[in-house]
Amino acid sequence: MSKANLLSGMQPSADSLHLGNYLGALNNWVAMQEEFNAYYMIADLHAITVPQDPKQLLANTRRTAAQYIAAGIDPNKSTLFIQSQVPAHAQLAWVLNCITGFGEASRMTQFKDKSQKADSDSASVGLFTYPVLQAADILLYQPKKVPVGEDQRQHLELTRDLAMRFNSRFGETFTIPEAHILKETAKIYDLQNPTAKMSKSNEPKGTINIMDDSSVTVKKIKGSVTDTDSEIRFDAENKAGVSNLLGIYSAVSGKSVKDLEAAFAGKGYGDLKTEVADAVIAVIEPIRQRATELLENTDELDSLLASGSARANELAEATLASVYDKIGLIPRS
Ligand code: ATP
Ligand code: LTN
Repeated sequence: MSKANLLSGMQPSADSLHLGNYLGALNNWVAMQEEFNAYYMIADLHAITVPQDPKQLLANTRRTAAQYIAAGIDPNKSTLFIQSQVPAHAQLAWVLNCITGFGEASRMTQFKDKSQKADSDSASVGLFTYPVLQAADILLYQPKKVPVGEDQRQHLELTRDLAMRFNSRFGETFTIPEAHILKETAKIYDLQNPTAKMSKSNEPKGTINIMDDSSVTVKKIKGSVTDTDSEIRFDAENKAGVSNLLGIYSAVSGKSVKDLEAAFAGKGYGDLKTEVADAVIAVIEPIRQRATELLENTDELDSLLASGSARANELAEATLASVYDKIGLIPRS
């Protein structure tokens, strides 16, 4: 039996992915590429919905791709590609824009959050239709599953609504995708503000970056916020910092939080931080090294990405052709 399709992506919006991106998303993508015919993309067209420095965007796109591969996305097993190299994304997004209600798009909470951060004049129309482009990304590849974090649930609902609307107006065209929401336990919090999620847009001190030097990572973990008592136990409400360190340790080592609590009985926060730092570095340092090697030869990396994009293009083109045909556009040949 042939494998079901799967698609996911991240924006190249920073020069490094962080530990939350790795444990909450990328690590699962690596596992899922065995069971699914997986498409993993770098959402550069989504990145430009907010202002980007062109040189930085170019560098960040390559750096993101290198980190995907270094973390274990295998370009021979999965189709790894760049969104802007597959024209059908922008083309299908236009068609979907034309069946999306203005009110429907206005209800997207990520747009509301992001546009409030920018002042209202600088929030772009692209940012407004961001979820529609995301729907196009997904629907082109007829995926059964889309592995994303909890924050993407509403975008997946919109994608399903648009797919069902298109199918009922124009005839069966799209597979209705399911969100595969990654477990809450994989949520990693900021080291300085442990009730907020670790994020590219937070202060660097609270974020463990894959591409950071080991010494920087040690410093950040040693300086993480804890509390005034000294007991090492998981209690997210009253001991957010310590609980986050235990959660991180558990995720990178595969040991249960309960076993870790037992192992640290009678020990201090200094011991916990030292061990967490060692365990984190053991996981991210090989990824950083491999990504750095890949980035030394950008020609090779670019050609690998171009061949992934060419492969993605085949399925995307076929879906787009069927869409154009169904809505009554004249075929090109
Ligand atoms: P930004 O801060 O710029 O919004 P981000 O760091 O939150 O970016 P995204 O690019 O939005 O990251 O997310 C990429 C993927 O990583 C998503 O699937 C998301 O759910 C996951 N992810 C992001 N932050 C965390 C986190 N702290 N813990 C677990 N998973 C996370
Ligand atoms: N919006 C997503 C990134 C993204 C995506 C997608 C995820 C763009 N297109 C298609 C899954 C499927 C984010 O910010 N994490």
